Amino acid sequence: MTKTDLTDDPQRFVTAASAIEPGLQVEPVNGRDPASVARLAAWCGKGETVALLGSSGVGKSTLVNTLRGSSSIATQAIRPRDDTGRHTTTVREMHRLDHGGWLLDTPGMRELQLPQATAGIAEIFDDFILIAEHCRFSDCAHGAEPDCAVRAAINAGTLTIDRFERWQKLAAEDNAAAHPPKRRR
Ligand SMILES: Nc1nc2c(ncn2[C@@H]2O[C@H](COP(=O)(O)OP(=O)(O)OP(=O)(O)O)[C@@H](O)[C@H]2O)c(=O)[nH]1
Ligand SMILES: [Mg+2]
Ligand SMILES: [Zn+2]
Repeated sequence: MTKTDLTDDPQRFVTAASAIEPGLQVEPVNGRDPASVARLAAWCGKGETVALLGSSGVGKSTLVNTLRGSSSIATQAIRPRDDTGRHTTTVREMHRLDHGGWLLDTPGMRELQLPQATAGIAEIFDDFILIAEHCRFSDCAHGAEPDCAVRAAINAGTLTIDRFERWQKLAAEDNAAAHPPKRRR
């Protein structure tokens, strides 16, 4: 998580980001400060390649520059009017770190598409899937069906509505990717 220098309370954002996924590790950094980003070096040692992903302007190229002690990659201030980036990086490029790892700087994401992510979604949402196995109907949509274990878990507070909605969104996208609309002749 970059730009922690822009808030008096970075912990608030770390807590919010950590809540997205159990076990998620969040490293708060000021991307322009070498002492701050030094803690990221351990994530990219010899033989490892790390790809930086995120919306335009979040500070991917800045991280690469600071980790390499260089300013060779162009970076650009975000638009003050709406805080969005300017799509400064336009190519994917690999950069070597002195201690051996490689960083892959990428253009800011405009869209993410899921190709065949069923297994990955099942793995990430294993807690949700364990709960859903207890619904009365195996094809339960977790809406108004009787004996829905998912709604029961949400009511009991053991599953958050946010997490359920994230699963719903990803499952719908995955389903759409598996059944692309037929082209008209
Ligand atoms: N204050 C502060 N500014 C930062 C930090 N990281 C990046 N910036 C600034 O944010 C702006 C955007 O940074 P970039 O590194 O160009 O962002 P990017 O993610 O590579 O953007 P694209 O190449 O457009 O995808 C620049 O003005 C950076 O100097 C940070 O941790 N703190
Ligand atoms: Mg960039
Ligand atoms: Zn259900």
